[in-house]
Amino acid sequence: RLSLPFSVRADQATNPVAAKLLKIMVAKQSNLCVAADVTSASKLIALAETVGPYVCLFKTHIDIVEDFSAQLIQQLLAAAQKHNFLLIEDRKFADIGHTVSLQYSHGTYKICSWADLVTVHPVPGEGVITGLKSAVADLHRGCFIVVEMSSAGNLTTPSYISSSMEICKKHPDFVVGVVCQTPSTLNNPGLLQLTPGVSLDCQNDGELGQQYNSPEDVIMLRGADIAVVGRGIVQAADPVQAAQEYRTKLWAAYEKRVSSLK
Ligand code: UP6
Repeated sequence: RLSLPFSVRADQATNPVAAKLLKIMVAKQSNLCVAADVTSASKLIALAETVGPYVCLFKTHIDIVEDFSAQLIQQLLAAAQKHNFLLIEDRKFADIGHTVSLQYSHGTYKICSWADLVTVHPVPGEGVITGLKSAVADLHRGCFIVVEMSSAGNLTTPSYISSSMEICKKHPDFVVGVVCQTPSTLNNPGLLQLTPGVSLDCQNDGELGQQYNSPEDVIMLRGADIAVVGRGIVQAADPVQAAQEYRTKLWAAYEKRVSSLK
């Protein structure tokens, strides 16, 4: 996986959303996902419109938006189409299959109607995946399984990670990859490693527990295919300039990885 170009890996993807994402990454030369952790609809749309050209994935926590509306979703979908990125709702589903199928398709957010991708904690077992799948039989949708977290003191032990990878292997039609911090976790070149905890200044956020690595280190040492950057972009003095800088550095690190492992 680590030595193969994304263009080759797109042909090895086991589901259409992973293939689409890999093709977007190649077309835009971007392996940057912005974590759009803002609490108003206007800020969320402004980010999608301004950093959209530089990202392959736009990650939301839709439940932190104070003035959510159906119109916001229409605007997000329009921005995604215009700037050619996918939407990932970082819902981190973590309940029994029946409950997650309702959380995915009903309620205020109707996540499966607009998010190409979602995140899932495998802690409930395989039913969490079959539950989500049951809600979207005809849609092109997928999930990243959170097998290892970035935060200090996380409970994702090596045995939890390896059991989680077994669940991942059983659902190649729905799982597009894993959220993790360690390069050896994922071998399948058709799947993607999404890695948060990325910042240029690498200042952790103290008691809140986030732990950061540099763009170069997450790609070269930690095996990330796509890096998630939140506050490093969203809270920068100039978020557009920051997005451009992260995109350039992350893509250069990916090219360096592929050529150094050839
Ligand atoms: N995230 C992590 N660590 C994980 C999984 N997910 O930080 O292990 C998510 C957070 C946040 C983003 O929910 O949206 O990635 C990181 O934001 P930051 O760059 O501002 O720390």
